[in-house]
Amino acid sequence: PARKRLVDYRPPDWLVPEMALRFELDAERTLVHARMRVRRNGAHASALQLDGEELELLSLAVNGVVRPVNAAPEGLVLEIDGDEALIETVVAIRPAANSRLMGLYSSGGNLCTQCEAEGFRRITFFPDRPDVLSRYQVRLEADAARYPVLLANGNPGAAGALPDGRHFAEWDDPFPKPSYLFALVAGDLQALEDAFVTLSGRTVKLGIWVAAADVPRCRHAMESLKASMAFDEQVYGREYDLDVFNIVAVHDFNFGAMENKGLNIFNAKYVLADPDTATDWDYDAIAAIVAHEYFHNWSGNRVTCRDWFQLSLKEGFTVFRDQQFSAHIGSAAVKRIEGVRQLRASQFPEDEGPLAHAVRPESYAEISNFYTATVYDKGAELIRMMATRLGAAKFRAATDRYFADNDGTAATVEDFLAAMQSQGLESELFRRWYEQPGTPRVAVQATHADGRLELLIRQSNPKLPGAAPLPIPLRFALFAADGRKLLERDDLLLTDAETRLSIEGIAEAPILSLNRGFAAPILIEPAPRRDELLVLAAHEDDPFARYEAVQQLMLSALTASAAGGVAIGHDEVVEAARALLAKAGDDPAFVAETLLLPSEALIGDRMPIVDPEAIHAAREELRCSLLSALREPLWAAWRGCDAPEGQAPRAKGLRRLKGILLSLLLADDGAEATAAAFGQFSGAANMTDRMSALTALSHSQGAERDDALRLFAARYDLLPEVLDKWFLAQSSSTRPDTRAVVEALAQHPRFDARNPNRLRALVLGFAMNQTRFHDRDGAGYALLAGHVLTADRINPQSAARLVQPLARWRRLAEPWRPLMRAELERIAHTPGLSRDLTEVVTTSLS
Ligand code: BAL
Ligand code: ZN
Repeated sequence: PARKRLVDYRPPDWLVPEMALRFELDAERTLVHARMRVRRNGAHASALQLDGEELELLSLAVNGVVRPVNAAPEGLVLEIDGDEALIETVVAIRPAANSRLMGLYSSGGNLCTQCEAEGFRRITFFPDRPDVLSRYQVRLEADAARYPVLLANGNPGAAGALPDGRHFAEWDDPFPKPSYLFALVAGDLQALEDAFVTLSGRTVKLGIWVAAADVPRCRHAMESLKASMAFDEQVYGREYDLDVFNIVAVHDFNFGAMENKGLNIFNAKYVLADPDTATDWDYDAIAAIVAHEYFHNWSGNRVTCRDWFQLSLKEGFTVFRDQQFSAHIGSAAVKRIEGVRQLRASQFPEDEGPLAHAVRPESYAEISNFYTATVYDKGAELIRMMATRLGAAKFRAATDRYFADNDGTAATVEDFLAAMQSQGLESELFRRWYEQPGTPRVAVQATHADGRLELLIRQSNPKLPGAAPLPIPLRFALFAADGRKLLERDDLLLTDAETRLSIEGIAEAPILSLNRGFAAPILIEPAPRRDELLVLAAHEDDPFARYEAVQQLMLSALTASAAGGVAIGHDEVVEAARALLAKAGDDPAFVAETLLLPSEALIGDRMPIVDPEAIHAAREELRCSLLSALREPLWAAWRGCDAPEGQAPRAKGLRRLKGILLSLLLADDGAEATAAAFGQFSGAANMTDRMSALTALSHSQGAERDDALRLFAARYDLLPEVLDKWFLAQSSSTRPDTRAVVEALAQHPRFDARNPNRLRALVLGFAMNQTRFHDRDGAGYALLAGHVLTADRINPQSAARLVQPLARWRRLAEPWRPLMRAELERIAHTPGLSRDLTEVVTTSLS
């Protein structure tokens, strides 16, 4: 397919200052009446081009003069006399038949929209690009019994009855916005209502709209929303700007949630929670995503993106803002560890593989494929580096400047960098981070003599040999062998390919602790020696660095045994784990994160060739070593993990630790641990304990596993977001029969390939299951490929995400590599693939 390129950007030929829409809503056939005032942008003679997709054009008039109806499949091209015109169109669309979940579609009997990135063109003809900002007035008409609630962007206006049992509601959004932020919802919904008084004293009416039975499960989302609104005022000086803020939860959704102006639409998974149905992880994710979407009101809506290449301008910045919020309401150290784990699990592999792209990509065929970990999570790391470099006060001044200078406009990364530069940031250097794909390596060579330490620091990027060096803030400390901290530096900015540093007054050869706090998204090579890591694990006072030392100890043991087949370094890991267990009561959340063994995927990422069987064996062996060396302390710690109910950080930390200890206790699938897990499952007073027990049992051969799964399914059969956990527990199991179980579950009456959450739980869950996905006969790959092809006919965005585990073929050992590649080729050679899937598959094969 043709690629769009950043260098080809041109401002729009025509602007649309005003847009009036009237919807005659109906699930089978909705009529959309649009009246738009258009204005020529600059001196040119170009026609007005309107995007459109799967629209049935019923009528068209320009300045009141009817024109013949002959739309091209991809849109309308209108020759216009003069510099202004009124364009009126009527189109018909089919929400119930819309399985792509882009544009207007039906979910659970309600109607809702998703327009980012290019869904608005599936609703009406329009220049569907983010730099065309319009003031919207919307009138919704629908059957009053079937759709009693009618919501759209902005503030509510008139509403009332119509003939034939229908009714209407009008909405007016005073803030000009791009079409991707348009939204409407029509449904049988009820709201949990509340209010927020802003810093200037305005009262905003808040509503979270769900099915009536779900209203009590919205309280956590509502508390999170109010906390987010207060946070954005206190930390960024950002006040909310409309009279109402509504959130709607829907069960069928391509994203986590969507920041439509004044009307956020959420995947129900990220709204609904109570202790019986949501884990602590769910509670945290809800708070983070509610905050994320709310924060977009400024970083995304008031200041939007000029074009989709700038996506990280709003996404990276907003992820950073939601990470700050999560750190503020929870434990900052634990949030940082979780954030880095997520970055390493999803972004680092992306940066190393065929789908690598810059945080600001240079080209794309299908923009939906660029809602990636690189744009979101690496993008957030870039903002974090800038914020750290400037310090809190200057960063706040710079963001104030950014919002003031760009309010009401569609901005670029350069606009953001200019605001940062106004406070002294080296913005020209930092811009390189937006342009270079690949994870930079930093190698440090230390020599010590006569009380002087010489450091030779080199940066490189294997994806881009010879690329301009990046500005890398390298926070480091030096430790003596007895654990004393000798020196700490937070201000070093590497700007060259090679940096030499000379430090006087260091009496002994020190241990280096590099990239403390994970201040830069880089890989440090080589890792310290195991004896050095033990010192750092015991004495580092930066919590991330202490966590990192234990992780490095584990990784060094795991990669050595996966490569050589012999257990190396287990003693050091046991020693570090013993020390952690002794302090479990002091900071259970930190101990939990630090005890968690690196995933099989992460171990593979640290090896030149990935042998999934050897990696699984190495990890199981280390789990067994830990269990046999620490059986009593593990049991004692597990028994000591009883936590009070509620979301207090310590209670959450205890539950997290309890789950991680339980999974270690089950390393040898012993009868005592299996019984304990079943006891935890059946006696659980909350979903976190219930789910950690079910997950631990899911790998087991014991009868308790079947009993637990049966009980869980019976209890939660009617709650789709909870039943997803049941599908995922089975698709992620390391049991040898998992592939057969996944095949059977694909025929289960509750499996529905049209529901992205369910598809993800069953099929992506299996594809991420490093133990069972990589069957030696390639049957796991074939299973995935089959689901990808089915999904592509339903929802190309889903298919393009689902296929990505197959992109990792190149680094696999024999016999897996050719088997995985063959499945990718089978997909590539299937006729009629979507643009979404074609782009991912061809890039993965190239
Ligand atoms: N803008 C798409 C969903 C999100 O990132 O908030
Ligand atoms: Zn976002």
